[in-house]
Amino acid sequence: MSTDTSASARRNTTTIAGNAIVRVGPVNPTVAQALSEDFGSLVLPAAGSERDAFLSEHGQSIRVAVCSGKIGVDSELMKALPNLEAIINFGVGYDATDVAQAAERNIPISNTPDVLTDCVADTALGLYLMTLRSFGSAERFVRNGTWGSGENFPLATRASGKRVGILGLGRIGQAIASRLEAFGCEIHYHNRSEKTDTAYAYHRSAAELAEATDVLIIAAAGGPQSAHLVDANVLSSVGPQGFVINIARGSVIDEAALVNALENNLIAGAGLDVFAHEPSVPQGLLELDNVVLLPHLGSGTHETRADMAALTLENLRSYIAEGTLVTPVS
Ligand code: 8YV
Repeated sequence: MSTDTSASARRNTTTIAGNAIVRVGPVNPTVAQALSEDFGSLVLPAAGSERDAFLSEHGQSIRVAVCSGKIGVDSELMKALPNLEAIINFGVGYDATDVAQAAERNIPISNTPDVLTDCVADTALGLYLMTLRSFGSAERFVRNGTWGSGENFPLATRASGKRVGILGLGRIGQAIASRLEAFGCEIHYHNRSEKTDTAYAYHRSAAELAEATDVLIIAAAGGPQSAHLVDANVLSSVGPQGFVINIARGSVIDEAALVNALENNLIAGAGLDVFAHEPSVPQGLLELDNVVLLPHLGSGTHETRADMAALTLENLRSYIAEGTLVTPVS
């Protein structure tokens, strides 16, 4: 007799009822409404005694968790859900989830790739232009009356024709690169492995990439494998004339080293849509004018969020109906 005890071998084939689905943290309103009205799913209370009571009542029967990329299913929560079978993540990034534990327990995760690629790449381009051309501080200059008082705005840096290094040439990195080609930029990249299907110049490390380019754009996935990939050493390779743009995850940069580099003009400037401890932004960054700060809005358009919500719900329906996810992470 077979003694296969893996999660897939044990997978429960009975229908998944609403009380076997849990929403973890706030999610997109369309997803939240469908979860409650169409599926009758449970909602995990915020950490504390209410959550503890909820988990002792429902922890054993929960089979599917639906979360956002911001909150995820962390190590402790996953341990409290011993019969969890699938994690449905709204967002392309799923680094807030304990991926190692999910892999160990053979729990598949789905995310929402492709549908947000254009909007996130557009955000990178917006930050790129704002940062090099100082459009953020230029706008403040008009609004606060300085221009009206007769002063001229200082000259900025040309954005066209630069050598740009993309850290992480995945779907979003490639969409950023093709947009920058239209600006006459020369594209370089660093990835865990060299790509065979691109003519862009490959560099073996983030520091080498930074050394060879004028602007470093971070598009690498978050998680333990990329934590602080851009550290003080890489920032010193970016150099006093160089810029850093981050639309990926705050964890990819050593934020304290970045603040220090900006405060001391070790780099020329930065454009950031993501931070290490969102929504908190280091006071040092708020006080600087050579940095553009956005509130993690990369995918934040009506159209893209609607597509992300539809894909999230498609994954949930597919798992309930067939036990498979439409867009599982690799
Ligand atoms: C999402 C993001 O909106 O998809 C991602 O990884 O960073 C954002 O664009 C956010 O994660 C939703 O939770």
